[in-house]
Amino acid sequence: MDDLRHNLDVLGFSMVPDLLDPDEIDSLIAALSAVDASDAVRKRGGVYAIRNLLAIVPAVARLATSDKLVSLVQSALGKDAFAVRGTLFDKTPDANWLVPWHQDLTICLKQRIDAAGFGPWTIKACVHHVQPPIAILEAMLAVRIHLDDCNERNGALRILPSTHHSSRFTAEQVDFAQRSNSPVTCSVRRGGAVLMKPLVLHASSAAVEPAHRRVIHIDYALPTLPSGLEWFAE
Ligand SMILES: O=C(O)CCC(=O)C(=O)O
Repeated sequence: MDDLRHNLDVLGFSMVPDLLDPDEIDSLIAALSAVDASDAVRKRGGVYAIRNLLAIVPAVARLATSDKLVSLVQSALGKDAFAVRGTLFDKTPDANWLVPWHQDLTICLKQRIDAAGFGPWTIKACVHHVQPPIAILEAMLAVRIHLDDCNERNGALRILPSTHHSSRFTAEQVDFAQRSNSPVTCSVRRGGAVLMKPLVLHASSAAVEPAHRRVIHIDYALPTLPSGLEWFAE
């Protein structure tokens, strides 16, 4: 746990091999395969992302509150941390996507209440999304559970270590950070996890050998929000 906390504090991420066993991964894959096509499912040829996982896949809600995940998260964020969003990201031959270097700056809330430091607001899939004050993002953690072996050949996440110490990056700062840091490719075997601070710069390339690259991405946060705002907790 000390290594985990150290990696998260210093580097902004940490890899945890063999967090789930093969049976647990098989059950999660079966539960995800049973999801009906709905607004939560984004398709381009095949399903490549499912939003609202905590609400629509009970097996993922159970995973998010399991001792294995909660003990990891609490060691980093403290006892009050809880899951606020669950998303599946997949890459397939039909949906071989990429995302450029970015920070995760947006949270999902139950309602829009104009409060100092919150904005801009948007609505996606009927849910209020907003950029909160930086202190809220600093107190968050993503746990990314890998359902397939993942490496540079099938579009693994890449991270620029220690970039989470800065606040929001401008486009010029992202460009500079990218040229002056060496990225780490998060190669993780099926059942392993990457824990990541949302402010660390990360990117994801298209797969060179497209195959399933399923990742359950669960965001955790602390409950306290100002001005009556409430987490959507999808
Ligand atoms: O799963 C990936 O490769 C990218 C996910 C991502 O960009 C994000 O979580 O912000």
